[in-house]
Amino acid sequence: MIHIKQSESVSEAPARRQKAEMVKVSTNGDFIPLKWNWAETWFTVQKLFGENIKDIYDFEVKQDDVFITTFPKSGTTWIQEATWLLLNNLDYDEAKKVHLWQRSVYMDISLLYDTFFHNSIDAARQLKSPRCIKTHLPAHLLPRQIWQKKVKLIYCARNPKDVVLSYSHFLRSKGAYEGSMQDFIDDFLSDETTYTPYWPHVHTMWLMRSEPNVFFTTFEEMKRDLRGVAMRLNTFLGQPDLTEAQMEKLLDHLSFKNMKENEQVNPTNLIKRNSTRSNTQADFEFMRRGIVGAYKDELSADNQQRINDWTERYLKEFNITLADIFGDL
Ligand code: PPS
Repeated sequence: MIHIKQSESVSEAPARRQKAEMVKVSTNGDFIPLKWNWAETWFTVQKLFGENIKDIYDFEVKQDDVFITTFPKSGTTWIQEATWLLLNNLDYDEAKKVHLWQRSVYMDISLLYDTFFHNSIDAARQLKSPRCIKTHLPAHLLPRQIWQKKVKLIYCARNPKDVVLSYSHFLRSKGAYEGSMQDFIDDFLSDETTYTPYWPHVHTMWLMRSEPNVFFTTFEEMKRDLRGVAMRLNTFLGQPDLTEAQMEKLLDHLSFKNMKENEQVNPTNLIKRNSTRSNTQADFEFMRRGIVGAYKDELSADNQQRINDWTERYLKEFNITLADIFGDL
């Protein structure tokens, strides 16, 4: 049975800073293999999203679909480009002609901004198969048929201090959040920014990392060993082994420098061009530093400590550490 729950709005100040009414939503998480208190695992989204979540939850999934889900700013674009290429026989001609946003649609985006120019759920529906669909939704808000039909689901996580930093820069310089970095950190840690809470999002998918239809990786693992992740991903997608030359070309294509320079992958200019309503700043950069540990020189010691304490409070209940998920940071 579909059961979508909506609770009270989030506090006024964070909603104002996000320039939208925000609500908390959950579902019963039917068909998810992990036993969890899904119904009480509330996620913060725009009211518009809450009103239309059924369209995503009921999305008709095809057996050969590949879904990519992440908490925002966790390396989505990076794993998305890798996945699309592997799934499409390394079709660089197409990848150079068509923007990743069209090749692999972000299905929830039109539920976040009522000004968005097209219906992204329809666009995802119309992709040519095998469809490679991006979302930022946690396990129990995903199209439920992913779990029923056990279609391929790729998850990429990133350590929370770099996520907070990257997310704050992104939304603030894009003009989608009106507040200081400190406001953003406060709102993030109190689960009042879009797609929070962070930890249940990451942790539940980490717990399901051995499910046959789930591929779990981290931004940190991709930085440490992109070749290893690409090989594992290729096997997961059921594609023929890559030759050494194919692998070398792929790794080069996926390097930070090349992806940053690639207009069909890096949406910086696209976002700036479409920014008449959203006040995007002139120095807006979608791909900023692309490193592990930017927080070390950009977040104050006090904020680092707060995020560490918040992380520890969550993880110790489950007897796991940050290193279990991300390795040494
Ligand atoms: S989004 O908007 O949520 O889909 O953003 P997402 O793609 O998840 O995250 C953006 C961050 O990923 C970095 N990135 C990369 N890092 C290293 N190598 C490559 N190839 C790469 N591609 C994207 C991007 O720079 C953003 O991180 P920050 O730390 O902000 O630079």
